[in-house]
Amino acid sequence: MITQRISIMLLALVSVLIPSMNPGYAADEGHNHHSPDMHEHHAAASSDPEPVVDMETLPAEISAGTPATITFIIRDENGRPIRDLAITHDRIVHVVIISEDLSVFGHIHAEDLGPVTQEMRENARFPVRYTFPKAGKYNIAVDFAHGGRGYSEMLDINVGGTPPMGTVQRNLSREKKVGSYDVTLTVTPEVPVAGKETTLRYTFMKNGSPVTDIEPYLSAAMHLAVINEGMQHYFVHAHGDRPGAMHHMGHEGHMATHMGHSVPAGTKFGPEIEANIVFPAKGTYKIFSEIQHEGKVRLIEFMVEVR
Ligand SMILES: [Cu+2]
Repeated sequence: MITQRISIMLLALVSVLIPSMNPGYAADEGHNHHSPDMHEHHAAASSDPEPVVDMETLPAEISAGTPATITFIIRDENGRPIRDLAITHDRIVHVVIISEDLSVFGHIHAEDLGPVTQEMRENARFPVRYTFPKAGKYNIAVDFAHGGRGYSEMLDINVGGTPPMGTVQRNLSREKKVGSYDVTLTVTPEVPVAGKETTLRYTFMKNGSPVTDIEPYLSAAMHLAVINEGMQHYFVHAHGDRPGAMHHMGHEGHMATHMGHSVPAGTKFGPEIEANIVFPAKGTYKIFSEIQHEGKVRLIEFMVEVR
């Protein structure tokens, strides 16, 4: 969309995030377990009914530092399990966990525990395991695709015990050291404007040399999760690509492309990776990005002010 240079494959949220597509988006401040705020927006953009995601946790009360199993159950509007979820980016369901203080990030999948079984598919019940490191509130985004569309449903969870979360630590630096990597973020425009497209360009250096052999991670050059301070309901799961690799299309094409777009194993990226984001409202955002290099997933964190 809009520029030639960038590839971004938003999951379901893209139509929500473009005001011109969905002028009412800003009015919705709600956020709860069973009717994630994004639902109504989709309903407005499409006549398809929305899936409903519920979760069960074990133990029922989760404590910091204690491993927990969270099972997500994905049902249609009549309460029936949705049996024919599509695999997107190599996984049946993507779960992204972010703490309210924006210090904790998790990106996990049912496949982390073993192959997805027939039973999981039939009941549309997908367990993941996670150890929440701090007590407090976490946002959980559950991304999946069904019937040719992608969905991103939000839930939240409260974790007890100790230590408690702190407050959000602001760091607007555009250069970060991540292990032996130096990562620079170039944001265009420099101060992003809500509702308008923003280009994020990451440049990766290691020991002073450009990194040119970044590997696909879950069939993308980069996975990004974007959330605002306050963690209301702004959340995007996006993908980066090499500059110039943009697949040009309108909004309707996004999900189709997302579903079909998997970079071949063996593709190499770097030192620059770009993504386009449309920030939905003004505020401070944290952008969690993941790449894979030398067989390991690296997490890069930046914060951006949006006006
Ligand atoms: Cu994932």
